[in-house]
Amino acid sequence: MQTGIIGLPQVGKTSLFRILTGVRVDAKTQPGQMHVGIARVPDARIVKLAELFKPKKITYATVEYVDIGGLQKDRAKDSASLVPLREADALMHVVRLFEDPSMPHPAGSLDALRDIESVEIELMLNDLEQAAKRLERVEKDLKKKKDPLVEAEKNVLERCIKALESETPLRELDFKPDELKIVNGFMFVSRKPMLFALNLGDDEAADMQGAVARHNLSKLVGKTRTAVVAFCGKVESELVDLSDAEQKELMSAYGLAEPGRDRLLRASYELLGLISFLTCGEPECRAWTIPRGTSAVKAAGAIHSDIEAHFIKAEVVRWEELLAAGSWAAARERAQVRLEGREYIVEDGDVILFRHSG
Ligand SMILES: Nc1nc2c(ncn2[C@@H]2O[C@H](COP(=O)(O)OP(=O)(O)OP(=O)(O)O)[C@@H](O)[C@H]2O)c(=O)[nH]1
Ligand SMILES: [Mg+2]
Repeated sequence: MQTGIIGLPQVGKTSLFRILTGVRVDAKTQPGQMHVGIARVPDARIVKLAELFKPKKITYATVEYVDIGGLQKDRAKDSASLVPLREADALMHVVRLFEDPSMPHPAGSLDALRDIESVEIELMLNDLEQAAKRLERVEKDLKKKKDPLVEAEKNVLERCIKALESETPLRELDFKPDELKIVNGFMFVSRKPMLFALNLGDDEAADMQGAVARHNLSKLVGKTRTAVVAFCGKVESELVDLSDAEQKELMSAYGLAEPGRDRLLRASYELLGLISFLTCGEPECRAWTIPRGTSAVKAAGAIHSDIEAHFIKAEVVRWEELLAAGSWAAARERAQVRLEGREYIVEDGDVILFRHSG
C-alpha cells in the first residue's frame, strides 16, 4: 500500500514524510526528486500477543510513503511529476496553515482553500488529459468493431470527463461494480482517496481537533473518500530523533497529547479502508494489511499465493480471546477458535491460522 504526499512548494511535505517514516532527507526537495519511505503501523494488539507468545520476530503492518517535490505552476512539468502518483493507493495533500515571516508563503498570504483548489485543479487537468486521450482511442476502436466492453469504457470516460469539466474530482463519483473496475484501471489521480493534512503553527499544537473550525475549513469535511487531519510539521518532525523522555518533555511543552505519527497513520489507514489480521506463533507475531471486506482465501493470498491456491480452512480466533485464553490450545478448549471457509469475511483483529495443502 502506497500513499503519495503532495502539495504546493514549502508547505511541509518533507516534514510530514519525516514524521511518518522517521527518514531524514534534505530539507529542500529538488524538482523531479522523490523520497520513498516505509512507516510501521502502530498496533497494540501485536505488542500484547507478543508478550504472550514471545516470538523470535515481530512484524508490523507497513504503509509506504512517497514524497514528491512541490507542484509548480508549470503544466508540462507537473504532468511528469504526477506520474509516480498514478501508482499510489491514496494521496495526502499537505496544506500550509502556519505563519513564518522568515519563509513567506509563495502566494504572499495564507489561504488554505485557494491552495487546495489550485492543487486539485492540477490533478483534474492531468486526469482530463489522460481521459481525453483514452476516449479518442476508444472511439477509434469502436468504429472498427463494436464491443460491449469498449462501449462500457467509453461511457465511463465520458462520465469522468463531464465531472472533471465541472471541477469535480473523480473520487467524489460513485460507480457500479463493473464500472469501478474500468475506472480503477485508468489510475486517475483525482480518483485516489484523499487525506488533507493541515500543517498548523506551533501555537495550535494543543488543539488540533479544533483546527477545521478555527480556519473555516468545514467545506472539506464529509466528502466521499476524503478525510481531514491536522498536524504540526515543525514540532512533530523534531520529535522523531528524540529519546522517549525528551519526546515527553517537548510534547508537554507544546501541549501535544500524542505523537503525530500514530494519529496520521491511523487516519490514512482508515481512509484507505484497510484493516489488519494477525498471525501468531512462536516464530513470528505479525500484522497483515488487507482491505475491509476481504475473504479468508484472499487474505491467505496476502501471506503467500501458494496458501491462497491450496486453501482448505481458516482457524480464526479474536485477538482478545486468544490473549485471555493464553494459547491456541486453550482457546480451542474454550471453543473460541472457529473453522471458517473460503468466503468468510475477515475482521479487523482476527488471528488466523490457515490450513492448506501443499
Ligand atoms: N514554522 C513552521 N515551519 C514549518 C512547519 N512545517 C515545516 N516548516 C518549515 O518549512 C520549511 C519547508 O518544509 P518542508 O517540509 O521541507 O516543505 P516541503 O513542502 O517539503 O518543501 P519543498 O519540497 O521545497 O516543496 C522548512 O524550513 C520547515 O522547517 C511548521 O509547521 N511551522
Ligand atoms: Mg520537500
